[in-house]
Amino acid sequence: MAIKSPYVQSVFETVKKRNPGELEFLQAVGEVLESLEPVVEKNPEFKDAGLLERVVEPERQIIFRVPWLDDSGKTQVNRGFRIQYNSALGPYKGGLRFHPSVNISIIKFLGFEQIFKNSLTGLMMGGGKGGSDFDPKGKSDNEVMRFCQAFMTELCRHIGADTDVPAGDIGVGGREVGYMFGQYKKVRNLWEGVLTGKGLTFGGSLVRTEATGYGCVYFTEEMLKARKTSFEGKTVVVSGSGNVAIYAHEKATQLGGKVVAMSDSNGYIYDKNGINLDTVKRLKEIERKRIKEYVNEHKGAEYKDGCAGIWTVPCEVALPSATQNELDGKAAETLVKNGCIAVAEGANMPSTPEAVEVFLKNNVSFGPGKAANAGGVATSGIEMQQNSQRESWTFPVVDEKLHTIMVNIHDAASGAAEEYGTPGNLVNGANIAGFMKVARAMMSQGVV
Ligand code: NDP
Ligand code: 2IT
Repeated sequence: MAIKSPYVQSVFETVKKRNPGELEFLQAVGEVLESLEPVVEKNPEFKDAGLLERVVEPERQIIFRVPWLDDSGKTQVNRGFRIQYNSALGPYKGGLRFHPSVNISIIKFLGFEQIFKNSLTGLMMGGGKGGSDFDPKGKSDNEVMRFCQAFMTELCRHIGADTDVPAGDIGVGGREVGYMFGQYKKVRNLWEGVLTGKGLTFGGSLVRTEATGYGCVYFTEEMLKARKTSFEGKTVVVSGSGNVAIYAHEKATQLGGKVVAMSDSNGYIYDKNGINLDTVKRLKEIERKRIKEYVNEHKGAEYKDGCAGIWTVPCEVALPSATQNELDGKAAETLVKNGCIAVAEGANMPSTPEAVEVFLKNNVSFGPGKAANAGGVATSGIEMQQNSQRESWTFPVVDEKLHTIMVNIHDAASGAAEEYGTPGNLVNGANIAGFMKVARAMMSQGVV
């Protein structure tokens, strides 16, 4: 990474000093600051207003104890987080992640990215993120419910439909959102659109389940169009097998692609005939089993231990949709060597900085997460609109809005990349386009 401007470098040095050892957070901030150098040069008033200094510092950080009783009656204690990062554009908005790896660095990197992602959607949403180091794997339904209730008992005093609206992320899907909504309603005595990704019987939006994966593929379709090609006949690799991965597979297949590999944190499956999505949906969404089980039902398919090996599978389109830093420089080189022409991040920051450099240098169309996976939060914004109006819109209506938003994000990112002298670099483009709207709002709102 190379930040050249002494002023931008000094902002980054302060962030490093204030947040020692928070590697993921520093990685995310470093990348954005690097992209913003030409913006600060063009707009000296941002420097005078201390805008960068303010945008890198969360407005509020909440860390709390989450005590709960497991099925044997033993007390368990987890740590809960909510980072309310930036409210210039609207109520804080962003998911909750339940995974044993969760710590302050991960939640802050996600919250920081969320500011610019939400801005790119064009909807009125600030940026935030939260979660816990609770591991839902292997827990009974009742344990998950008791944990969600304990988590929300504290969180509910900090959020609200016009304050902060959480949603899902890794380890948090419809089941968890339902339990948390129930507890919020009970404690606060308020029936309001305080979470998104809700069930369809209590204010959820059609398409929200599919939105991140579908949106990522709509974004990729735009990148392919810019290269005068399409998904038709392309071999696709999608890492992960959770919410984002499953619906990225579904849409890529609908558009004529063939998804040959998927993974979980233990390993990956390869099926040269194209992975059967019904089997994956049943295994992961209903039975909550490991991806390995797939090969018991599909004889031509292979399973290999170790999730990083998925990037050795030759493909033209890669959609990393599992977790941060899952695709490193070496994996990127392998993808390029095998003929990959487009990579779009369904996950948040799945490519390391070295991997991104390899893609950009080798003319691979690269869609960074804050642009390519913005369809999830965009549809959350559409869920909030429906909740405010006490309405529910049909699947095609919401899907069309999502599609339009993804096309607009692609155009905004590619326009900004061009305007600021790095045509085709959607990393710079997304960071700049996302930042400009937040910056203008912050300039108008004074020093707050
Ligand atoms: P899920 O919990 O539904 O699925 C996560 C998937 O990633 C699982 O297959 C999981 O495997 C795998 N995974 C998790 N941690 C690791 C790891 N350390 N190494 C390898 N694989 C891992 O989460 P989502 O699909 O919702 O989220 C996936 C990514 O997409 C995340 O980066 C998330 O932040 C991002 N995202 C999600 C959005 C949403 O709306 N849900 C919106 C935008 C981005 P295993 O079962 O073994 O843990
Ligand atoms: O990373 C993300 O954008 C999400 N997990 C979705 C956030 C949301 O509020 O829908």
